[in-house]
Amino acid sequence: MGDTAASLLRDARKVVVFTGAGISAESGVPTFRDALTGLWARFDAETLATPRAFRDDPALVWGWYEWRRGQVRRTRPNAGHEAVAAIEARAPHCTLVTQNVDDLHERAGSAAPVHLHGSLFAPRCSFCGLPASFVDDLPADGSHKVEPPMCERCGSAVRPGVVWFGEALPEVALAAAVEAASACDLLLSVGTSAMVYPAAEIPQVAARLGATVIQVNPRETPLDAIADVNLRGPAATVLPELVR
Ligand code: BV8
Ligand code: ZN
Repeated sequence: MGDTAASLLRDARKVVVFTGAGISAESGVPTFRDALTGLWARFDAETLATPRAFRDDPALVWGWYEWRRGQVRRTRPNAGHEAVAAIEARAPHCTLVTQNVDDLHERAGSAAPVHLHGSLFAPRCSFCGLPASFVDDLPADGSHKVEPPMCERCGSAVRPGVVWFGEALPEVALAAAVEAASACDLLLSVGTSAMVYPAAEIPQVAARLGATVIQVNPRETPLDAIADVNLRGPAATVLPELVR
């Protein structure tokens, strides 16, 4: 299976790599939906990752995202992120589309990942949208409240630069992802449960238009049904074998 996938990848001209939290798991960044270690096993998405949650308790939400930013800062890219950068360097055309809000792809050498769900490192004003900077005082645990900074222009609360449930995805990023998925001949999905929409449409679009779909995930996902090759294993082990 791995050999088939490696040769399919080697022969592809237009590649999309589509990643989720699983690719960063081996760096020590928790996923969302894994049963014991996932963030949603310990924290409530409704009170932390919605526009309403931020309106109701900005300090709780800001503190939680600052804690996650601190966690990511202490980690490093793993062999999976590095293999993705190698795939990008080798393929004639490659677009990296990630649902992740960490910066581990960038730190592994991927020049311009399309961030469908925003970033932990791009806070902005919740009212006027002005990009903001951090006050560097990171909380040690995820339930520690921290008052968000005030916007320099309008005085409103600064918010995390991520896409919350119920919010539209950044238009430019979504359009770039759809366009790349529509035109690719191979899509490689890595470490995503493929349950969050509209992001989960991206591999579906590629499959519908005839692209080969390769999936890397230790567990079953809804993408099993459309994947031509399912590589059941951890990203940091499986991906390097595809670019050897
Ligand atoms: C919107 C960012 C409308 C912030 C996140 C259709 C049907 C049902 C519901 C909906 C639908 N369409 C829309 C919805 C509603 C909702 C949704 O999808 N709900 C689902 C969950 C039922 N979607 C939305 O609300 C979206 N917005 O629809 O807006 C709109 C339109 C116009 C105008 C106004 C409004 C917005 C969704 C964005 C949500 N943001 N978070 C933050 O990080 O806090 S979601 C969260 O899930 C993360 O961001 C993450 O990016 C995303 C996807 O998760 P995964 O990355 O897949 O992670 P997960 O833990 O689930 O899975 C990990 C996988 O890795 C597992 O499969 C595991 O086996 C694997 N793994 C583990 N270890 C490894 C591994 N793989 C490889 N190697 C390993 N070592
Ligand atoms: Zn402002």
